Formats: sequence, C-alpha cells, structure tokens
Amino acid sequence: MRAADMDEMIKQEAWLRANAGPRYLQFSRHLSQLIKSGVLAAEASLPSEREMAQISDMSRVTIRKAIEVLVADKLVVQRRGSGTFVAPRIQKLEHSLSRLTSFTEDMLRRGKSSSSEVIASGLFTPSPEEIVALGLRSGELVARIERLRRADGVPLAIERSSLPRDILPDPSVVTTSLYDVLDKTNCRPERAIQRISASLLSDENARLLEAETGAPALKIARTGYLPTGRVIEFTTGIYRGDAYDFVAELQT
Ligand code: 16G
Repeated sequence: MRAADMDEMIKQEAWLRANAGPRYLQFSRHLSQLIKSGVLAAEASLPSEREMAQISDMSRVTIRKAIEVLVADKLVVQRRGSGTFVAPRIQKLEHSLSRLTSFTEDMLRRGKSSSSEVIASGLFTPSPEEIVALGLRSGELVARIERLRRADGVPLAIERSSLPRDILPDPSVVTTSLYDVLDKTNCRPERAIQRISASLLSDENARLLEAETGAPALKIARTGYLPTGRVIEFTTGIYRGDAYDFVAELQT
C-alpha cells in the first residue's frame, strides 16, 4: 500500500465519530476492520506510534492504547526494534497421521517451501529417556539435532531429534532434511509410533515460534523403526496449535 493511502486511513476523518465511544477504541476498531477485510495485508508494516499520532492529530497515548487492543486480539504483532506489523495469516495445515512422511515432504505436497534452522546439534551423553527410547547401550553417545521448522517462512514447529550415533555419526550433516540424510544410508524409518498430547508453549518455545507463552501447542513424540525392528529415531516436536491439524482416516 502506498504511504499516502495509509495516511488517509489513519487521519481522524476516516474513523472518528462523535459519541461513538473512547477514541482509542474507535481507532482500534477501524484498524481491526481494515485488517479483517484484507485492506491492510498480512505482514504489512504500520507507521510508528509517533507518525500515527502526527497524522491523526491524536496523542501518542491514544495511539498506544489502540495498538495494545490489536496486540491483545492478535491482529498485529510488535517486533522489538523494527515496529508494528499486521499479524501473519496462518493457514491451518492438515497432516495425515497414516503416512510416514518427513516435514520437508509434507510441505512440498502442499506447495509450500520449508526451511530448517538448526538451533543445536552434536553428540551427547544420552538422557535416561533417550536410553530407553532408543535402546542404547551404556556409554554409547546419542546424536541430537534441534531444529526450528518453517513453512513459507512461518515458524511451525520445533523438533528435537535423537538418533543412535552409528545411525548418524555426524549430526552436522543435517542442514535441511533429516530423512534425506537417512535415505542415503538406507536408514530411513519405515514404521513409526506417534504419541500426541496437548501442551502449552514455554517461554523459550514461544520465543522461537514467535507466539505467546502459554499458547496452545501439540506435542508429538515419534519413535521410528527400521524394517529390522530397531528404533533409530526419537523425535519430539512442538507444533503451534493454531497452525496444525492432525487428521487420521479410520476404516472399519
Ligand atoms: C516429521 C516427523 C519427525 C521427522 C521429520 C523429518 C512428525 C510428527 N514428525 O516432522 O519425526 O524427524 O519429519 O523431516 O511428523 P525432515 O526430513 O524434513 O527433516
């Protein structure tokens, strides 16, 4: 949108009415309508508080209170240092529960680009949970990769994967798809068991997923097996609850 059009929408003539309630509420309602109708597109940046105050001839306090209402309604997001933006539109993604696919393949099938940001990876002394899940021998190290998964740039999930060291001797080779790496050594799981539970985002996970602490999330733990029955993957994924729908097809 052109800056001049944005100015027109912010000017008080565009939204201020006599006896229609507090100014900050009138302004927030006006912006909310523009966002919901798509006039203000997802991710569009809004002028600064100071600029909006100048254009509308309102006090900065009025503008700030209006923006606070929009933040609370999740219609805009504030990014420290870079300003206020219309919230990204998140389309719910359906994920089939009956196919053993990778995140990269799932996104590709939906025509989305996926990306993988490695937060941490390396070889570690396994936790008791990893020893049990992967059936590790004592003294054996575990390969771990922690990744932030995005679809079309929107952070969807945090995945923490653990694999036996002989399956993934160098975790740093996983830069995009884990299953692509496992495919090359014929170690891709051919069967998996998933446990799904409801969860709330912790501070750390909320920060990574650009969501709010305490927002609903789905926790999915996948245990992946080779055809021999050996467990080679234990991954816990935290998925944004507002972005994912898991669908299971049932037959009699
Ligand atoms: C999926 C799997 C995860 C697997 C990953 C591999 C679920 C709940 N989890 O996200 O266990 O490690 O795919 O994807 O489906 P990648 O090959 O793109 O790294």
